[in-house]
Amino acid sequence: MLPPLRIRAARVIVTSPGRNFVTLKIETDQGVHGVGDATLNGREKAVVAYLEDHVIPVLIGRDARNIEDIWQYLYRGAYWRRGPVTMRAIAAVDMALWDIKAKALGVPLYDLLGGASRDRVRVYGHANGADIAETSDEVARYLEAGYTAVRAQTGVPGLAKPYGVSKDKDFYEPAEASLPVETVWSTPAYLRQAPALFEALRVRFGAEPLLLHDVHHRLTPQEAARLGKSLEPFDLFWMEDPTPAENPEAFRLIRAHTTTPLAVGEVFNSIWDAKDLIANQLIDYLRATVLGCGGITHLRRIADFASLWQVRTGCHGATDLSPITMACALHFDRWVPNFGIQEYMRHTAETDAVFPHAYHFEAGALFTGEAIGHGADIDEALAAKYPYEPRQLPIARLEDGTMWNW
Ligand code: CS2
Ligand code: MG
Repeated sequence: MLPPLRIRAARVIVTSPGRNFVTLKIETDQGVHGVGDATLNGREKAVVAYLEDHVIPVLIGRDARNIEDIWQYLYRGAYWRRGPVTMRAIAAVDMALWDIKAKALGVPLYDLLGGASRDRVRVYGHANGADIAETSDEVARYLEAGYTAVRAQTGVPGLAKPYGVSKDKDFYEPAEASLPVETVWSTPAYLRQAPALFEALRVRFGAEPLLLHDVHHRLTPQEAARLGKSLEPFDLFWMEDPTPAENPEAFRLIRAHTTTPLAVGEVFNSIWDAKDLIANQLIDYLRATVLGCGGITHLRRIADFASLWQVRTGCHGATDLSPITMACALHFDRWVPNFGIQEYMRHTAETDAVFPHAYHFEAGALFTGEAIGHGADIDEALAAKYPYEPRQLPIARLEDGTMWNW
């Protein structure tokens, strides 16, 4: 039997090696420690306060072996359930506790979850460019680097800052300034450009590469249905977030008009956001993450539920999820029977140095490595060299000034 692992101390570490990350470190009286990610892009300090004021005080003295009970305590015990702040705080605790337990048992996390269903995790990379030609060259670069799945986003004529296009081609980070940058959006211009992009990509690269696209919540259900239909000849792996995710009913109309696979859920916090979309078979891939959805304990329940309707996973993996989330996601992906794909936006060298990790990229896939626990940690001395920098996500307005969905 594993001896009790009393939580002796817990603390929050905020660091900004190129972008902000919030990390929770939990220490036990047996000397084993674990780390979890609590980053909420543009709202980092809200989660710091939640953890420091309301979570850490109730963790001290608890037995870290009881991951389930601690999850239930933090979820049910909050009374004010769900939401991005609460669920990220719970996720950070949960990641750290799975890390501790796997380390105490001397096994890599995927082993504790039920063992490996696959030896590698297929990932998709992010190609983007100012226009179709540049985006196409970027896709070529990803395919040459070994990727077999690529998300493609392109500039739209007349729009200065469309979603998903960045100056730095390797490290996309939309949270650029301390106050939200204002961007302009035009749905008609976008709807002319997106099918032309995928037509050009299929002509150049043929049928084989998996191609993905993120609409980033910008369309109405009718517009999304039209886009899905016009993309059908180009055989997308998925069309992501076609409409704002808070209204599952919108997906009925989209679904009724197109066979383009649909992915949604990077902003979801719990099974309650996803359950109607899944049970009514309105989506194909679920973008929920260990970070957004209260950790591994809750995400694996969602995945099991989704498997009943053949909905597969496609975990969010943007740069605002730290390497600790990526490590947990990869162990989850290695186990989960209904795995679809994993998003992978590379972190900068500074971020990778602050968060040493056991996973690595090779031939279009990420490998968990065989380190015990989830295999990621934080170098606190290095982290201290990068103080917090206030940054917020941009906002979007229509050309006449009307607020829109970024
Ligand atoms: C995006 C994210 O990766 C994705 O699919 O939608 O980059 C999203 O914009 C960021 O995570 C926001 O912080
Ligand atoms: Mg997205």
